[in-house]
Amino acid sequence: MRLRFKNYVLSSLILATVLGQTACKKTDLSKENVIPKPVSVVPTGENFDLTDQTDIYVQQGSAELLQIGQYLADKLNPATGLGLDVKTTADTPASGNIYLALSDKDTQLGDEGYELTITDKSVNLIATKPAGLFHGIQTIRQLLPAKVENHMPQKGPWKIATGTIRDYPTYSYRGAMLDVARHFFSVDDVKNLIDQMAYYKLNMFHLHLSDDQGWRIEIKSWPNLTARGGSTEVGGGEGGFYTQKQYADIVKYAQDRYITIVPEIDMPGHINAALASYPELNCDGKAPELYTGIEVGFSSLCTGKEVTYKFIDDVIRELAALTPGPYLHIGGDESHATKIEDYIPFINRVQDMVIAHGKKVLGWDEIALSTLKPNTIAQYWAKAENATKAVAQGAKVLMSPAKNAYLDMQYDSTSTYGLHWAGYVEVDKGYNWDPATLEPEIKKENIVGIEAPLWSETVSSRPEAEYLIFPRLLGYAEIGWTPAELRNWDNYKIRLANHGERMKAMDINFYPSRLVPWNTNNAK
Ligand code: NGO
Repeated sequence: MRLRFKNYVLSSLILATVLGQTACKKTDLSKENVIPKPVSVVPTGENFDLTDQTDIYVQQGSAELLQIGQYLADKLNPATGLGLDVKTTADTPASGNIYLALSDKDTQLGDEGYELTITDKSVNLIATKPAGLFHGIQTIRQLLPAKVENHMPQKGPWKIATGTIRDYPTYSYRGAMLDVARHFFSVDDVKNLIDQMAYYKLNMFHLHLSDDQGWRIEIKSWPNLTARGGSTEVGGGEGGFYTQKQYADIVKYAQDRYITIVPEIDMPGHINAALASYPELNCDGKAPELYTGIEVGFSSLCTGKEVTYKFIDDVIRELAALTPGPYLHIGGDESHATKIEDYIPFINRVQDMVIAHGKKVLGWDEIALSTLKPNTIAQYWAKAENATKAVAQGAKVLMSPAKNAYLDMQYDSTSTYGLHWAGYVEVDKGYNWDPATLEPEIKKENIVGIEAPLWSETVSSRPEAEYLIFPRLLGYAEIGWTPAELRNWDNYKIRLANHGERMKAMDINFYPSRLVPWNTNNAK
């Protein structure tokens, strides 16, 4: 009897100690797996508990803030099952809640920064602009357990480590590009990628809308562009295109996620789909066949014909009217079928046309061979010498060096998809570089930011595209956001490993690189 009693006392003691330890287990906010890594994190060692009593409050009087609160609720409710409601308030809400508010006091945060203060009683997010709040709620999502990203209910508890995060981006342009011309991707695929980009605080999405193999945007004044030019793709598939209504829907969807669409019409080369649609655009007046191969550099607009400029002006006018963002991308790459003495005046004239329609020009680095207009940005992809010419003209550069940042480069020689003309880009190689030191002549002050392009010659479906995009896109997001001195591969790969569970929960078909210590067992 005495022995039994002693055992009972002993086991109760052990149980109490274990429970006690769990309850006051110290947390460390600075060790959480946030990507991109925040600028400053001060941990306070406790937990905030998200419960069925928790709601999301937003400062009253702004439909935009309500929408951001709702985005967070929609992301957290399926897995947590907590039924978080979104409410407005004039004052700080009672304890136990999440609160989103704007404040113009903290100018250091800029247009996209935020400050997140988590105590055991509340989660307070402030920013100077709604974009900052939107980025801040992505951090809140990432501070919760990875299984929060599941679409189906999961078991809690839902704890967030306490402390303060102050965070803002290094570069103002942080983007990805999708080539919908080589293979067409549906509106749903595009929206899906936009949500994935938003999770990593990317803010620019470049759509490569035309190329030799396909024309993918409805232009009402030139209907054959899509009727004929949109009717196929690499490999001879059925292709496709976005109606203006669908494009506007994509633009709005992106805008609601604080992402700006940058549409590209590639010219004067990469233009066979248009040449095949309208004979008059050809110097000899004869339309070539549609093209379904993957060669580059064989087609050119007829730079000497006036109808060419009428065509371009119509396209730019319609596209500019549909695009609230500041940039139109005019391509300009690999114009091997255009003589340089024709290329230079062509690019000069097209820049003026874009400006006349109220937009700024973006173009691949070759456009620096022409005279760049004020505000024109050159996108460095291949020749540092071209980017250097842009800098010498006082223009800004967007960094997309193929050897580091092309999402279509294979990871290694065993990769199923992708090309390797610029080399292999394993996950560490994609992460381990700094835009501001890559090329000696391109300095930080010359750079607007970074963009990772996915060219689609070798991928034709969402899972195939995701295999090349993920996990490398996370690294590019971090390069664009996090100060270079806070970036480090050994630290990043641990955070990335945790995001394996998140990507799995979000059904992302990522490449499970051997260089990353993945921990994806309990995500689903
Ligand atoms: C090049 C080329 C594209 C290809 C891509 C493949 C640029 C700017 N032009 O990049 O047409 O699809 O490589 O990696």
